[in-house]
Amino acid sequence: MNGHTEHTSVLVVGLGYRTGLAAANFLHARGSRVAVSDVKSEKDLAPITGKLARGVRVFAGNQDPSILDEGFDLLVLSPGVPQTIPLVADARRRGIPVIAEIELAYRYIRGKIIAITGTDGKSTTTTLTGHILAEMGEHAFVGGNIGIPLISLVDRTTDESVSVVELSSFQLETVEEFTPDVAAVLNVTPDHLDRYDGMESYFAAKMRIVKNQGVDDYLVYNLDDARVAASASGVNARAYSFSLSDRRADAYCEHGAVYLRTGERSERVLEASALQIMGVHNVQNAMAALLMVRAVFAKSGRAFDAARAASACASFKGLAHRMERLGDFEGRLFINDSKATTVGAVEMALRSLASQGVLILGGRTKGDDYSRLRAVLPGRVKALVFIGESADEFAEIFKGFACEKASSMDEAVARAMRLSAPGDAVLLSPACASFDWFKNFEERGDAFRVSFKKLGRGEIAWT
Ligand code: UMA
Repeated sequence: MNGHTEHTSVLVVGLGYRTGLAAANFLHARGSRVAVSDVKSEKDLAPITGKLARGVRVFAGNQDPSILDEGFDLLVLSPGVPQTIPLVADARRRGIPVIAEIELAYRYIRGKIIAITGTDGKSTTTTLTGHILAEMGEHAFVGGNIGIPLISLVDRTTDESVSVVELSSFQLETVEEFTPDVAAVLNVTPDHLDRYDGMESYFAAKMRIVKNQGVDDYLVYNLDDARVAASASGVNARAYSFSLSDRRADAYCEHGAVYLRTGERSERVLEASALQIMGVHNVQNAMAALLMVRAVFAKSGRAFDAARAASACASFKGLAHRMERLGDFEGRLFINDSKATTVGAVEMALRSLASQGVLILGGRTKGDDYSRLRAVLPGRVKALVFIGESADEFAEIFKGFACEKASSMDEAVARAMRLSAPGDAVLLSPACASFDWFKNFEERGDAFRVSFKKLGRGEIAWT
């Protein structure tokens, strides 16, 4: 354990689906007295509490600060719990340390850590980086915001392993000593403005990823993102930049090829067309991944084989729910981009479309400026189909465009069929969270896949 004493009595705040559960069981296995607090009722938590180790206490249904009278010497927060809730504020007043699950994991993890943040592309880049490392014979783990809590991987890490961790701003808020060997900031566009009081505080949370890095660590950053590039100039770590156009970057793209620079020398390593993941944003993600792998090899003092890394990059097939091609029906290409929960992600999706099409949009809004999309629609989107609770709000925002509302995914797909023609795309790229109709973005994407299959079986009338 990285210089910390074991805590005897810990309160895990926020059980969640995975994080609180994994943190509580981890601490219990190490002999701590563990309790969990969650605002959800005992009944709602039952499917998860059933997986808790025997002896872990559960405070369900309210989060009154009086829970702290039980006497805890550490609070561990799940990412979905804001630091501003009275329980957390009261713990701080009482002098009880409050840390993120990521920070807890950091105290026990072994081997190298690559940590990736940004608004869009985190999960793809995290998985791609893990894929390249694995193809190069490294002992690599992938976890974090991608859906596998870091704490659940800790026991499997070794001094030789590399953990590739996707980090959200939520997870970074309470980071204290967490120091990745390699950090990456992919891009920062407005998101989660329902949790932050503005873009500056959201950006500041993201940039906590570099706060403890020293001169032997690495930062990989997007030179094309002005805000990110400006912050990168002030960091302690060695910085590697990537750019779609600027030849001064450490990885750049020119005439459809990716180059890696070492000092004055540039090496053409990959044709962008060789990538199986669609869109120019995925060229950026590939450049970031290659630089991260190069950095982690440099940190271990080992030679980096660029050609091998590039060929591993080209063999990556992408993730479900991220510009995932479901297939063709009556000449329309169905694309599932359910993971696109921000305006920035939808902009990128639309820019990467090879043909025009119908966009299925909507869900639970997150304070984004959705009208920004109006500028990207012409020439790319023939019509919009709204799903979810934002339908009326979006009908106002997108006045003047061809728009229809749907009250189910089946209906959205049928409307998209009627509004499109052979050769078009039908793209689910919602720009919103999924929690109004679905448990999460995966369930939303799966619903779209099911509707697509029903079309093929003639179970949805659309003509
Ligand atoms: N809760 C309280 N009090 C509060 C607020 C919430 O008790 O004031 C409870 C909720 O009832 C809930 C729990 O706290 O039971 C929150 O759980 P959680 O969502 O933090 O935990 P998980 O379900 O394990 O999911 C989290 C991440 N969720 C969030 O960041 C909101 C998952 O990211 C992540 O995959 C998982 O940990 C594994 O690390 C999801 C996400 O939407 C995908 N992330 C955002 C994004 O990508 O934009 C940041």
